[in-house]
Amino acid sequence: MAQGSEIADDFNNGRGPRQDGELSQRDYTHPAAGWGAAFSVGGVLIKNRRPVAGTAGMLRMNHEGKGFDCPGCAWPDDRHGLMLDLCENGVKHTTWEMTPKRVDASFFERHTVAELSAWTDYELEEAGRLTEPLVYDEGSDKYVPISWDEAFRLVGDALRGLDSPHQASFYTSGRLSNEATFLYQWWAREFGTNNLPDCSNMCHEASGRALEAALGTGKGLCDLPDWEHADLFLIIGVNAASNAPRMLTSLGEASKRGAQIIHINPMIEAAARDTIVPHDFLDMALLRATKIGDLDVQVRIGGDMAVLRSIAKVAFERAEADPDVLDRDFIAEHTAGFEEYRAAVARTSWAELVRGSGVAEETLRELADRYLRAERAIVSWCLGVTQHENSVDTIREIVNVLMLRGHIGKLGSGPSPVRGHSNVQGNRTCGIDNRPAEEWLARFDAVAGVVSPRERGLDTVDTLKGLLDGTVKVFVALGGNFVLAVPDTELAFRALRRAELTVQVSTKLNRSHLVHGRAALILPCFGRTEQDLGINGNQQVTAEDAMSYVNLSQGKRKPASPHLRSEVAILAGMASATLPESKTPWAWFAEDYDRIRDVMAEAIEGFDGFNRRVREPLGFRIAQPARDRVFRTKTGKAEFHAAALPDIELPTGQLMLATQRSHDQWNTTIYSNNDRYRGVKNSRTVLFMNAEDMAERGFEEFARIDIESFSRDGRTRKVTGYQAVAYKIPRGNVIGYMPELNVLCGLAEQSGQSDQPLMKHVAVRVTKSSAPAAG
Ligand SMILES: Nc1nc2c(c(=O)[nH]1)N[C@H]1C(S)=C(S)[C@@H](COP(=O)(O)OP(=O)(O)OC[C@H]3O[C@@H](n4cnc5c(=O)[nH]c(N)nc54)[C@H](O)[C@@H]3O)O[C@H]1N2
Ligand SMILES: Nc1nc2c(c(=O)[nH]1)N[C@H]1C(S)=C(S)[C@@H](COP(=O)(O)OP(=O)(O)OC[C@H]3O[C@@H](n4cnc5c(=O)[nH]c(N)nc54)[C@H](O)[C@@H]3O)O[C@H]1N2
Ligand SMILES: [Mo]
Repeated sequence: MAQGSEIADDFNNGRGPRQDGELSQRDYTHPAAGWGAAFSVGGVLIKNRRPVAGTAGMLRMNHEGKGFDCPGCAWPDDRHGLMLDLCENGVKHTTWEMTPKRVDASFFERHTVAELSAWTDYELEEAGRLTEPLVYDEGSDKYVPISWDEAFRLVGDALRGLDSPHQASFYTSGRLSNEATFLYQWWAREFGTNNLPDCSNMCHEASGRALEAALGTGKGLCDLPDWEHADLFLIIGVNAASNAPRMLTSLGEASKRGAQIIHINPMIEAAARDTIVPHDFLDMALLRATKIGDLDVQVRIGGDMAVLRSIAKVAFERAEADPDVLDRDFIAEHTAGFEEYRAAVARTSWAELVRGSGVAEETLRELADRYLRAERAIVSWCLGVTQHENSVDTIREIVNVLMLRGHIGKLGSGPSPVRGHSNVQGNRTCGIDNRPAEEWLARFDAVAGVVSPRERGLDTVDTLKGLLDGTVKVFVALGGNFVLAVPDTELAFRALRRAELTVQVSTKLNRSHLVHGRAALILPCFGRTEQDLGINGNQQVTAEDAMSYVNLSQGKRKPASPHLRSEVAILAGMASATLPESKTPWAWFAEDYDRIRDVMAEAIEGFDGFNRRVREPLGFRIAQPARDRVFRTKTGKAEFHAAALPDIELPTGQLMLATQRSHDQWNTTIYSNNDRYRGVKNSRTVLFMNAEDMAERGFEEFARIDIESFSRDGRTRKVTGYQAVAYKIPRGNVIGYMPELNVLCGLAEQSGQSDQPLMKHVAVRVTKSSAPAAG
């Protein structure tokens, strides 16, 4: 391979389409969603040549067990059975899967891996759907067809040839159905390892750990009726208009009935202004926008705990004169650690709160005042909160503040994290966990008749380290685009290339197929919109959304190729080949998923009567004991947590970088180089900066810059030829796009609290560039 120039592209350029215009940026002044989104949906459907079939496809999405679950975000479906609750980005993800283009054997005959490596990530996915199983042939540097049986045998032989099952790692991205998830973890555990890393390790691990410790459940407590009853929402570190657009529907409705919506974010995102919900036909026709933001708290990156604590500070100040500011009954009856927490808040001075948050005391007091006046409040958060060193403390501070007002286990109140992938929550429920709880394993073992390993398995970062030092030799990925999603892109490339075998179960070609092990398989599967015929007809799978609703999903479309298999069938094939002595009826499970669900009903808490309950019109909701004020913590109480504020100061001259998504991407899948609500066109190699930070460095608008990061490992990492864009964000903070900037995230930058990579907490230096423009 011609390493030199390709390495430069791999680690410096944007990952969208090749650039065909100059960067521009203009503030977006229209309401979020609305006609901008509707036109964009039309554009996507036409571009994918699916205007008619596409529309019919959409109408079958998310509907009461008669359609497929949107492969987009994890926001719940409308519980009233509304006929059209879909969003622009859901439409993009779905049509992405429904492309008529195909990447078949003749495609791979024409292109070597070295050649494809020079393609952009956009071009790889644009090439179309994968159609048959492929194996890497070193001699020709090409992927060539292989039969399913041979592919399974190759996986089985490689795994059985290992010295220990811990030399294999089994990754999953959060789209896998509950049924496939359950078989996946069964295979890994029967084989003998808990090496089950997942995208959650980079996403909401901190939320799970904080909620578990505080409330005895790893999940949020709210459901949609709560969202319909809250009179105040704190929306923290979420770009809802792009990443959870259906949340705008709830916020719009909340605002119309007079609820307050407060956004805490270093950027004032589109959802902080106003919205027209595309399915609200009357508002669309009248261009009638609904205000969905009442107060913006422009916190500095990493400063959320200080913002939250200022609420507690004001609450305790006021409680001296008016004890009813606190819900004293709730605190006395249901919580532990209150006095320690009160003392910790007393020790935190206003000077610390202002400095730590980067927000004026007056604004913090205004926020607290509004919060303390609300009878019912929901706190909702996403990655802006979870991807920092002290995220577990920050999320526990969210719970602390909720508990002061008794907002736990009460209608219209509670913690409500916004999850990422459409079934990432279900993956955890159904056993994808590198640190499984003993109760989970014990119950699973008893039902499955296996003996699961008890030692902790590898997470995402551990897996990379294991690949690098040679202790992990086989890497299996059920979905996702591991090599681009993880931190430290250059090391990640090296890690994957050291593997003996990489196995990718995917729908489309991506970078993770080209950065492969010595032996490599691509196993193509059905997408969510496609038919999956079992012995009793078209099969259904289930998924759990961010509010713990479990729904059926059934694809209707003809599969992209007759050679595709379902994820369940592929897993069953690999598992049988790995475990020839196994008593588990792998193939029998794949014939009819009801059989898997019958076992899950026994093995997983809350799943009793699974087959029956999930067929009820709107599925079912997994009960949360904490919702009924039953706390499965060590003390049996909801736990206050008295941590100190984190120290987020950087040495002079350094800036704090958060890496995040544009409007037009799904994680590593980039649809265009535009970011509509931030007004950016034609480039992803940009860095949003405060104008004064730019002036101090002598940068004009769009100046060429280099960005260098600092790591605990002592190494610096750099991208060159980026462009600075002046944007209203706090001083000392800069913001750029993932996955491009994963190049700057060191592997050593991992939270001691959650083990998450610090993707919103990267110390950088930005200087004028003399390098050529990044592509
Ligand atoms: N269209 C689309 N939808 C998606 C995805 C996608 O890529 N595209 N990805 C899915 C996945 S897997 C996930 S996890 C979610 C991610 O959804 P988000 O969490 O919205 O994702 P990010 O783009 O990383 O945006 C983080 C937000 O946090 C803010 N932020 C950054 N640092 C801080 C901070 O220190 N404090 C606070 N308060 N805010 C901060 C940013 O300004 C931004 O608004 O979206 C899911 N939905
Ligand atoms: N710097 C930085 N890095 C980040 C983040 C960040 O904020 N900043 N966010 C992190 C987060 S929150 C997450 S969740 C991860 C995401 O990490 P991943 O989940 O690994 O990445 P995705 O880009 O969502 O995966 C896209 C791929 O999934 C495959 N796919 C799509 N549909 C299907 C299907 O139905 N079946 C199968 N088998 N495959 C399918 C396609 O081949 C597609 O290329 O990235 C993390 N990385
Ligand atoms: Mo995520």
